[in-house]
Amino acid sequence: MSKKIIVLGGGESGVGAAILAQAKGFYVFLSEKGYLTDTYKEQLICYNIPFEEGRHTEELILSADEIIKSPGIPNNAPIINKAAEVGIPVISEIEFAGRYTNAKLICITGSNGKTTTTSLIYHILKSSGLNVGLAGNIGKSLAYQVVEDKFDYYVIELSSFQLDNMYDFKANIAILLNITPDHLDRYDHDMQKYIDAKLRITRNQTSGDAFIYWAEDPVVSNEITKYDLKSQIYTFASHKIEGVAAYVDNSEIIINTPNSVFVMEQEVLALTGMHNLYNSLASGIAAKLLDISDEDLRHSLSDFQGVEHRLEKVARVRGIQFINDSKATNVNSCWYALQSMQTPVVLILGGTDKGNDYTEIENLVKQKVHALVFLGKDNTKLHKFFDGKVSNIVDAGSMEEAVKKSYALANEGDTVLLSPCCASFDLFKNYEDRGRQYKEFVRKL
Ligand code: UMA
Ligand code: ADP
Repeated sequence: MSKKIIVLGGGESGVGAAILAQAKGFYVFLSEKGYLTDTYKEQLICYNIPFEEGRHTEELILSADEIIKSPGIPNNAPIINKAAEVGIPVISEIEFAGRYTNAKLICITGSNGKTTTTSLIYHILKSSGLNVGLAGNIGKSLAYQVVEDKFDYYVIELSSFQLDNMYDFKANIAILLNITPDHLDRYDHDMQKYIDAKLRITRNQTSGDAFIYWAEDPVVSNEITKYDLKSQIYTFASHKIEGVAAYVDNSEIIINTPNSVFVMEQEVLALTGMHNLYNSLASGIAAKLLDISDEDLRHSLSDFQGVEHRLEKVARVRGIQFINDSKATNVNSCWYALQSMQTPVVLILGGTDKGNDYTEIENLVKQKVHALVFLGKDNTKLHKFFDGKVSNIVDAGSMEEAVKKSYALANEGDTVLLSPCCASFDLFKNYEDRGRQYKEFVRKL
């Protein structure tokens, strides 16, 4: 009898995993606690995959040989605890997909910069003619793409939730951009548990693989001393430090890899801001390890278009610049946004708190921000922290109100920055919805 696989969650990751399991000849059943969207339901029907929605039927799920868990389902969900009690292995969709591809896997994680760096590496590899796919915590699931498995390379964005249930998966090139507090609600508010999840990106790597990380990140630097890493290690930093592979020296970026020294003027990098320098250096190391030519790399690092909702310039209205950084869903990403601001700022922040500590941005707020607009259902925590620290503080219960109030508070020459530090689910469908609404109301001013 064929192995019985139960997939939990019927979103992008679950449906992709179910289709792959079916294609590999397993008995597969998908269980969705909420309700499936029409698109995913149609896909399941089309592939003849049995499913349930509106519940997780325990006895059915606990009859599985293996469970594939969607990343949005916490590891302490009752059904996952029960599976653990009876000893059923629970894996992530990425772990499952990794079993069925021989492509080279370039995997990117970090608290911030994953999507930007993943998209940039994909752009570099694709522009230089490699047969490459983009997957993971972005776009189409890896499992779905592995059904056809037509690529020689996959550039894969990995969230901590996807890393959590990965055991035998191996990245040929692993990139760890940084670690700052995020998603702590999923890790019992224990930072070490979140750090451990991120470091899983190095699992199973051997001497033929590469591990790239940011040398100046205090958390990562400390953490790797606890690991016996077998991979080739390459680091990047803002300036020349002994042993660092990629850095800036005299306004030039330098990338040292075996048999190659790549040099490029920093000012022609397409992405601006300190954080994006790191993203470009990490991408450059990966590209050189994959033998991308200097000419192709230079070209792609300088013509990359950036990604929507990440420090995206929306419009200038009567001398006020509006910037959409809706993807800043934690405090550290807002710190980088503020750090790159060259004018006085009106900052829109707020939403669903993930255990935030605003101390990290306090100084930058005091230096650069003259008005705060709190955009959330419950702004109590923000008031508690910021009241008395900034002269103008107002509340907004919708994006329209937030944009209008910011505009009224801004002076000519200011920047209105949406960089919320929080998830968006209290007032919006997701961060994209939040960013698009922002752009829509700015354009109506
Ligand atoms: N569900 C259950 N049982 C539960 C809880 C939830 O069945 O106990 C169901 C939900 O009702 C939902 C399904 O599980 O229908 C959703 O699963 P999911 O939240 O894991 O969403 P997917 O659509 O499968 O998308 C996931 C990632 N989502 C999350 O990690 C929350 C997507 O990342 C990713 O692109 C996709 O897999 C493909 O790999 C999105 C994301 O927000 C972009 N990621 C977080 C982030 O970037 O901060 C980590
Ligand atoms: P992720 O996929 O990890 O959430 P994104 O590339 O989507 O990362 O960027 C999320 C937010 O973090 C944006 O506000 C962006 O401007 C900021 N950011 C991008 N790269 C970095 C980095 N290396 N360090 C800190 N913040 C960053």
